[in-house]
Amino acid sequence: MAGFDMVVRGGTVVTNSEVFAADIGVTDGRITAIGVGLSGGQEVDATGLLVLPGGVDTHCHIEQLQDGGGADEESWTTGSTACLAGGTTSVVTFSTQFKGGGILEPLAEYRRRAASAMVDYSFHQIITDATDSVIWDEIPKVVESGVRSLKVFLTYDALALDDRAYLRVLAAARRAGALVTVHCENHDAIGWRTEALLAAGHTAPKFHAWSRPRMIEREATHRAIALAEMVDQPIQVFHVSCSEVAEEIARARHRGLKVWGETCPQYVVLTAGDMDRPGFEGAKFMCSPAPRNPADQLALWQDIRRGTLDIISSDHSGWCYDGTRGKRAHGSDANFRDIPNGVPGLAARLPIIFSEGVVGGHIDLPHFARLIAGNPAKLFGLPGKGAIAPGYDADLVLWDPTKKTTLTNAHMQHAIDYTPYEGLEVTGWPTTTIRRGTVVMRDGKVQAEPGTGRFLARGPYDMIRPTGTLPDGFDASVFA
Ligand code: DUC
Ligand code: ZN
Ligand code: ZN
Repeated sequence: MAGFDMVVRGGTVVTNSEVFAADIGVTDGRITAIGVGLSGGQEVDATGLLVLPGGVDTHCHIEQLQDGGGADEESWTTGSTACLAGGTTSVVTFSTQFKGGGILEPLAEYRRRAASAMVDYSFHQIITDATDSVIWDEIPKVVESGVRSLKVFLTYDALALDDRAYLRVLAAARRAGALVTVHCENHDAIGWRTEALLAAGHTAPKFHAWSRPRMIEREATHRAIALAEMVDQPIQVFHVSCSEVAEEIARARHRGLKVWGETCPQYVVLTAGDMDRPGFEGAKFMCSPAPRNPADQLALWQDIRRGTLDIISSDHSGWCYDGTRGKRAHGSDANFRDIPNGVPGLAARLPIIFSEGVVGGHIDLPHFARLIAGNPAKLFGLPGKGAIAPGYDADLVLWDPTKKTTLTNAHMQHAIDYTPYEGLEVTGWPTTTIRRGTVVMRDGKVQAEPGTGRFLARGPYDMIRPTGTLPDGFDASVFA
């Protein structure tokens, strides 16, 4: 056999379906052999370690442009460092539209900024303003350029689409052959409850959870699915926080719809109680949907086991605690409406899900691989990603399954000045990350060059093709 550039030797390989002892041969950045007794090139010793597929994080916010100017504090350099430190080698992040603007220009700016990435990447195109030119002219061009997923929000003042606009985006996605991802919360209900809470003097961070109880997430999920069913457009529901929302997805799948759901580490380890920590500390745990309670965490694992929730992403959305744009930008007595939403979690994702999921007895090793790599790569059509198999990119993580770590912000290697997981004990830790056949992290030290990440152009693929079932057989998306 021709010589390998690298052989990962002596590890226990975890694929999306199996666990077995083998060496992995790598040539030109790709896996070219899996077997025993391989040798040649750079030898990476994996004795006593698991060899996992590199993590694929299909929902994270990196260097996202802000409406008032500037960008997220998490830059491509710091964000990539955090990813590689935590065993993630590919991401799908966001290009956003500002109301009144188009999507081609911002996407070009996002592509330019991502030129310093050290992980492989793609984008979801956020649509906040469904104008005729965006719907009929720009979305087809964006999708054709390899950005094959759109993101819509059903809440947030600056981002929300009403039902009519959401339908227009679903129809545009159907015509272009893209997946639609949806943030499901009822905007008007949140607005009404927030007004009432503030009028009652309930302003502390914990009231963030009170402003958006579970039924408003369930209602929006139900509506998002029903409208997608009417258009016959596949969707993924982002960041499912609890089982009654997952039930909506399970019901849709039972009807044969192409509806998928993801959840995130914050929903299996944080609770609404964390937002009630003393002083202003609760702000560190504020994200939307809000974390729920311990019983919900257990129920989510059941939904994960059943496959209703088949992707675990980070929804990394980094706001520093201190600083001029962070959680405390409006002071330590700011009301919850003025505190930015989101928690950081690029590096914490794999260790938390391994520890809680595999060590905690909820899932087996191949299921872990599918949740953090295989399923996201498949659903988002990422070429060559998410599997340990000949022909796939040699994105690998060497994993010590018994190493115990108490998480601190220093482990996260992100730009954010805190982690909501401070003090959480995890078992299992990445010791080496390999991206396309290059060692890019060893023992916590990231050693990649900015600009070595690649844009992942996503072409058409079967999984997100409409089912062909339309009410009355009428395809409204041809006309509107
Ligand atoms: N919720 C989102 O929808 N996006 C980023 C952060 C958050 O909490
Ligand atoms: Zn969201
Ligand atoms: Zn998000």
